[in-house]
This record gives sequence, C-alpha cells and structure tokens, in this order.
Amino acid sequence: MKVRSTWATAGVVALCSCGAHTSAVRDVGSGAAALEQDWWQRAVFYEIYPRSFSDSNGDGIGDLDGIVSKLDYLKELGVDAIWMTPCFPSPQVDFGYDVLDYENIDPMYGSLSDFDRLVSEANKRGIRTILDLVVNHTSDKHPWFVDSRSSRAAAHRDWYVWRDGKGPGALPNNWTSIFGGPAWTPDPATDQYYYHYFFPQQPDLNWRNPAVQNAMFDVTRWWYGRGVAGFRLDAVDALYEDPQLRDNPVLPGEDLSGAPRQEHKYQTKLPEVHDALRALRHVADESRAILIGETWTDSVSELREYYGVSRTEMQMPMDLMFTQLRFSAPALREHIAAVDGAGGWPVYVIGNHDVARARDRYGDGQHDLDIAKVMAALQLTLRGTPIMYYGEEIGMKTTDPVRREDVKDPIGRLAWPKFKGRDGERTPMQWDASHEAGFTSGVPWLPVAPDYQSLNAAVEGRDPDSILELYRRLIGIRRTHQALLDGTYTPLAEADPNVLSYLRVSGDDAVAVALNTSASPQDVDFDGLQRGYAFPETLLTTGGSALRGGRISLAPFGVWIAALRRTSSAN
Ligand code: TEU
Ligand code: CA
Repeated sequence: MKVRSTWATAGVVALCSCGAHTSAVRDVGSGAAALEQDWWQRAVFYEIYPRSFSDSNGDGIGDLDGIVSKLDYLKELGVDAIWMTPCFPSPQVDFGYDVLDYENIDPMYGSLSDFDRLVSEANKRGIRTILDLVVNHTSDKHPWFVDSRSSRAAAHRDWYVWRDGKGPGALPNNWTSIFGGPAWTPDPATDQYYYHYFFPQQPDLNWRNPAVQNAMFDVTRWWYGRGVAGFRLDAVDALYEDPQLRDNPVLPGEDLSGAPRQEHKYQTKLPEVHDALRALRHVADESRAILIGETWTDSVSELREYYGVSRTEMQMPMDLMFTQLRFSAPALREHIAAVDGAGGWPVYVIGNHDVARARDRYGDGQHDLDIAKVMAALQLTLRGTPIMYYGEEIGMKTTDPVRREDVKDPIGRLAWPKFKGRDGERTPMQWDASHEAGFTSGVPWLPVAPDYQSLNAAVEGRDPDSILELYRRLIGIRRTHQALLDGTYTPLAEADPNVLSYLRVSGDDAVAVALNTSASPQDVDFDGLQRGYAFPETLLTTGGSALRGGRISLAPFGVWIAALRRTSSAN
C-alpha cells in the first residue's frame, strides 16, 4: 500500500522529465565559489583498527605496511583522512590503549620509518593521517608510572593519582572502573592506592599537574613534526577527577562486573576538561592540526560544549549519540536537527571499534543490508563530517567469539556471557575470498568472519549493486556537489513517519535527499520544489526508487538523491 506523504510546498512547481537515472555528477569546480571551508569539513574520514586491517608479514596481526598496501583502495573509495587506533609500544592489555612509549611505534605494527613512509604515501594520495592519542592514562609499564610507584618521593609520583585508603583495607572512596571493579588498586610498596578509570594496567594521569600537561603537549608536537594532521583524543571526558574524592551516586542495576552501577559523576565530565582541551587546541593550532574528540555525551548541549567558547576547543567532537539512535525517520530527524542546530560543525559516526557494527545495530534482523545502505546515504549527505569505520563500506557484521576461551578483549572475559566484549566489531577486514579473506597469509589474531567468501571488497567491487559501490558513488556525489559539502540542512516532510527527507543548499547548488526507513514502498509528493528549486536531476537511487509524475516513489528502504537548480523566481 503506497503511503502518500507530501513535502511542505512553498516553492515553484517545475519538474524536468528526467527519469530515474544516475547522471554523470557535475564537477562542482566549474563556476563554484571557492569554499572557505577547512579541509576537515569537506573530508571523509575512515577509522582503521590497524591490528585487523591488513597483515603484511604473516604474523596474523595487521600492521603499517599492510595499511600502505591498501592506500589505493582507500583512495578509490574516496577517503580523505585515516584515523588509526593506537600503534604506540604497549603491553596490549587493552590492545594499545595502554601506552608505554608515546614517541614510537610498537614493533608488531612496524617502525617509525614505516610510519613515516605511511604518512608520505598517504599524502601522495591526498590522504591525511590522524593518530589516536591516549591522553587520560598510560600503561602501568610506562617509565613514568614505573618511577611514580617506586617511591612517594619519586619525580613522577604526582604524575598519577595516588591516595591513602580511608583505613586498613578501606579504599579512598566508592569509585569503580568503567571496566568493572574498584577504580583504586593498592600499591603495597608505598602503602597507597592509585586511581584508574579503566583497567588497573591503565593508571590515570594527573592532569592537574602542569608537568603532565606539558609532557602531553610535547607528545603532540613530536607527532605533528612527523606530519600527523591531528589526533583523535581518547576518553577526554575522563581527564579530571573530583579533588575531594566525593563518592559517586549509586544507580539501580549492575555494572560489567556485577557490582552496583554508578553514575561516574566525580570521575568524568568535570569542567576542568575544557581548560585542558583549550590548551591542547592551542598547541594544535601551532601546526594547523585538528582535534577529534571521543565525546560520549548524554545530550546535544553537552556535545556543544566540546567545541568550546568561540570554538577554541576541539574542531571535531564526535556525535557518538548517533550510534545509539533507533533506525526510524522521526528519531533520526529529531536528533539530526538538534545536532545541526547546535552551532558547531557536526561529526557523524555510525560505528567504531567499541560498539557492535552499524549493520547489526541499526538493522531489524531481516533487512540489515538495505538499512545499512540507507545509513550510508544518510551519513554521507548530512551537513557535517562523516567518520566511517573500516568494513562498514562492505557491510561487515558483528562476529562475536563463540566461547569464552576465544575472547581476546579483557572486558569480554570479565563480563562473559552478559557482555562478550568488543572482538565482534574488530574482526579482520574482508578483502577477498582467498586464505583468511586476504587479511593475512598466517593465522589471524581474531578469526575472520565466516561470511567472507561472499562478503568481501573484491566481490563487491565487481557488483554494481553492492554496498561498496554505493559508498563509492555516494562519496563521489558528495565530493562534487557544493551543497553536500558546505550546504545548509533543511528538513522536509517533517511529519512523515517513514521517509526522512531534506534539502542541502549552497548558493545555486541544491541537493534533495529522500530516504525510506520502512519496509514498505513510500510515495513522497514532489509537488513543491522547496523555496524555488526545480529541475531535479537524479544523482542516485536504489531499489528502483524514482521520480514519477511529480512524486518520488521510494522502494522499501529506498534512497533517492537529486540535484536541483534555483529557479529565476527563487527568493
Ligand atoms: O573508550 C573510552 C570509553 O569507553 C569512555 O570514553 C567511556 O565510554 C566514557 O568515558 C563514558 O563517559 C576509549 C577507547 O575507544 C577504548 O577502545 C578503550 O578501551 C578506552 O578508551 C580506554 O583507553
Ligand atoms: Ca583521568
């Protein structure tokens, strides 16, 4: 049953007779005004989990040379910047998020000269390199911490958070680690406890200590000097803790370890975080570098704060709430309007290395691939910067370990079977149908997903209807339409429960997008081209969606994108 839904009409009625075809995208360079946008506002970012991307030496662990060998693939996909999760020397307790040397590369991933070559080869392809900086904590094997715990008088003692217990065997307070268990570990040698928001092997740095701040600023300068274009700042909300050590409020329910859940009120999101971010941004500005924030927030107003007063903090605080949205036109529409109206440049992510893969998370269990295609079209046509996660472009699924003994992520081992950890979203990239999906010539550190024979970049690269081809076309359209780069975002048909549609406008360039978030065909009246835009030139459609007689007929989970031109009567 076709449900009719009409875009609010306030414009000229003028339709071209163009059919549902994918026209050759116009080169936005012709006659378009030069954009004042910064590169990172136009760029498509791509998160790489190096351990799982491509293994060049057969040890089953992805590495830097493996990434270099896939730069042409990334270029062809249309990627402008790669964010690599940590490759610094690390005992790998938390797979690199426990750093023991901030100015080197762990031998399992390669060497500093391999890194330099990666940056150079990426730059040749117009791809910038962003690193993942673990600013909140180090490994307990970092020389700073080894010294800090050696004595109460150690030079680095105050680089970490040490406190006396409240009494024999009593912890300093009730704080727990987000990874389960107490956030305080006793250190008998100096008869104090040290604080860790994450694992005990990840002692928190004391950001109230100027020496810590300066050391971290110098780390960023060191990498800027090697051509890094910026950083994704890890767990920035956790940088500061309440100096009075006030107990957290206890919440109903249990945490990962089965202990009473807490509101980590005195361990995260303290206002001092913004002082540190302003300082880190000041250093970044010396090198015209950018800062991406791992900013898990509970509201858009909280997210807005990470841009900073007059944008003096991070350029790209990630909207991670987006990953938790229900896949429905009303839910998506409401959230997008709030983020788009928040005053900063939106940064939309649909997945990362910590959450179940987007295909499963937004999927309904029956149309997951179709829904993944709609999410791709949404993320790549919204106003803002998209950050993709490796494998999303080929529709990779979450593949959890089947037995506890197979679990690599310590959180999964701790919380099994309630929570199986994050291995499921970190399985090796599926390149082709050869041995281990072309990821390694050896034994992969995590099993390759069983669907790799058919779900892989090589097969999909030959299939015009694959999600990989859709990503390539979408990114191509995005790069060549000013409206999708710096254009405004105007929601259309805002009462429609099934179709999410909007208009992007930049000068005379306009693009209309209509996405069917339902399993039924939907019609959207195209009777009024918004605000004087007309002559739709179809850029991309899926499932046979098309403009027919003044209406957009959307297939189930159909996508329709068209370029419009301002009419002479436009206001
Ligand atoms: O995750 C951080 C993380 O989970 C916290 O940001 C938490 O969600 C937030 O503080 C809640 O307010 C990052 C990495 O992405 C993850 O892989 C690491 O395990 C973790 O930090 C520790 O470095
Ligand atoms: Ca901290």
